[in-house]
Amino acid sequence: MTLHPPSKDIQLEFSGAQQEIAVIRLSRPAKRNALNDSLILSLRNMFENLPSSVRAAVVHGEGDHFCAGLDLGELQERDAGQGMHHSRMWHAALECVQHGPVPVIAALHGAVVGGGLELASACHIRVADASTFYALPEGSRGIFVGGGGSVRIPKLIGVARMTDMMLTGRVYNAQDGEHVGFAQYLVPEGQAFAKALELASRVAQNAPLTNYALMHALPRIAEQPADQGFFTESLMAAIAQSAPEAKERVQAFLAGKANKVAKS
Ligand code: 1HE
Repeated sequence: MTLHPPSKDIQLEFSGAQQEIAVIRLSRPAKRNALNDSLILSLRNMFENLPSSVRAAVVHGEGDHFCAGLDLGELQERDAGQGMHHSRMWHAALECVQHGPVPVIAALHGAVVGGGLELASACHIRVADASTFYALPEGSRGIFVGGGGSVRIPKLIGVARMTDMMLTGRVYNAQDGEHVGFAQYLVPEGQAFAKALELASRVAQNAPLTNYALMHALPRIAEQPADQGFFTESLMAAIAQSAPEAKERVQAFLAGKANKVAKS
C-alpha cells in the first residue's frame, strides 16, 4: 500500500533471467542524489513490496556520485519532536533495507557521504570503484547522524574512526576505505555496478533460507553473549539444514553434480 506519491527520484527495475535481481537507482543526479523525505519513503516502500521472485537487490546512484546524503535543502527548523520523527522515518526505511527480504549490494562511486554512507552501511555488501570517497560532514554542518549511522558505521570501521571522521571532517578515499572496512570489494573506476550485479546473481543462487539466516541471524548472533549466540546458531543451522532444498544441494554435491570449492 502506498500512502505517499512515489518519488520520481528513485527507480526500480528488474534484472536476471528470472527477473530475480531488483535494481534500485537513486536518480537525482542534479542534486547528487541527495535524499529527500519522499525518496526515503519510496525506498522503504520498494523494499516492503518487492515481488517474491526477487532473490537479491543492487542499490546504485545515477551520475557522478552515489549519494550526497540528506537533502540539506529540506532541512527546516524542526522542534525536538519533529526531529525525532524524521530520524525514526530514516531508521524505518533503512531497517527495511538491512532486514528486508533479500541481501542488498551497494555499488558505490564518487561521494558516499552523510546519509549516503548511512544507506550504504545498511546494505550487506558494498562494492566501491576507485572514484569513491567517504565522509560524514554532519560534524561541520552542526548536526548529527540520524539514519542509523551511529549504530551501523562503527560496526564497519570502529567507533574511534567514526569519531575522527565527524570531529575532523576526514575523508577516506576508495583504497583507504576498503582497507578500514567500508567496502568488501574495490574495483576500477566505472565497474562497481557491473561487479555488484555479478555478485547479486551469485547471491541469488543460494538457498533463500541460507540468505535469510545470513541477513537476520548472523548480525543478531554477533550482538549476543557467546552462550546465547551458540544456541541461536544451532537453531538456525537446524532450520536451514532441514529445508528440502538443503538436502537436494548436499545430495547433488555427493553425486558429483555440484561445483567444488575452487581456489581463487
Ligand atoms: C545538495 C546536496 C545535499 C549537493 N543536499 N543539495 N551532505 C553534505 O553535507 C554533502 C554536501 N554536498 C557536497 O559536499 C558536494 O555536493 C558533493 C561532494 C557531494 C558533490 O560535489 P559536486 O561538485 O559534484 O556538486 P555540487 O556543485 O556541490 O552540487 C551540485 C548541486 O547539488 C548543487 O545544487 P545547485 O542547485 O547549485 O546545482 C548542490 O547544492 C546540490 N547538493 N549535495 C541538497 N546534500 C539522516 S541524517 C543524515 C545527515 C546528512 O546526510 S548530513 C550530510 C549532508
